[in-house]
Amino acid sequence: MALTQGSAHGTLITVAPTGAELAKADFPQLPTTLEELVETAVACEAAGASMIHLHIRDGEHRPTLDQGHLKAAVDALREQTSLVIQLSTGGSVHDPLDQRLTVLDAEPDSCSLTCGTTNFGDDVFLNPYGFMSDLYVQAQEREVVPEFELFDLGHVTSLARLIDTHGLPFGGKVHVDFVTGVPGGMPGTPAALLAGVAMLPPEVTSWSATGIGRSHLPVAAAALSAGGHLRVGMEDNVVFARGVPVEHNSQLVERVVHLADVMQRPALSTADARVMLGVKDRG
Ligand code: KMH
Ligand code: ZN
Repeated sequence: MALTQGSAHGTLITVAPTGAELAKADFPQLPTTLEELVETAVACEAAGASMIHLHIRDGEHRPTLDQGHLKAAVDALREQTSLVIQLSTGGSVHDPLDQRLTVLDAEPDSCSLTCGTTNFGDDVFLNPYGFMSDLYVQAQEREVVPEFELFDLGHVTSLARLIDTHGLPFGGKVHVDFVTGVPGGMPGTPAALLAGVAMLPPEVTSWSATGIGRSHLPVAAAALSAGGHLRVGMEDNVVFARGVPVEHNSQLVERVVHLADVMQRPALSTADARVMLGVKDRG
């Protein structure tokens, strides 16, 4: 697909506020309780985000795929915001594959679908093709729109295989997200990002990117320049500037809203994001 793919003039801004890796004890500002998640979602929507990528924590602030917790979060965010709600099916590196499939039971608008196994620091983030294929088909059946997470260039090949084998996702759109800068995945550089974009199959209708840690801003700028959309949030980056920690996810959203405005790619409304992604109206 062309680098300046023009499915939307505006910018989809996704916030990934929590992730599964950071400990609340180390980062008390990380939103882990339902109340904190709702407050974060409301503030980030007001700042210009239109989608939220959610990992859920339990009462001890540990990552969980417990259906009750997932459903409570989806329901609360659906009631209090109009954000596109995307549940992570990646979970933590310790979550078993069969439990990761049950995330769809919580009826999110969207789910992440990582297109391959990747080294993840000292751990392995496991995504064998059979798991990806099952998740893809189940998402189609349940009318949940997948966001294809691409941690490495080889993941683009598996994305094309999924589409060739099973057809288009529910809604007919194909949105992918480059997760760059994970230790073990593709580097968080404009060159790596653009190499991935150049490889995307023609079925892809929109793409976004995030850079982990210090690659957060360079990758955001590169994505905007090349017609891509943005993901930001404390899942990916907890340093606002050298020596300045992120105090609230909305700071990261506000900063890229400003960047997108400067680039004349203003933040998409949640309504426009829903159309661009082809999500089901669950209202
Ligand atoms: N927590 C990582 C192991 C996803 O959300 O789908 C996986 C991850 C990707 O964050
Ligand atoms: Zn995630």
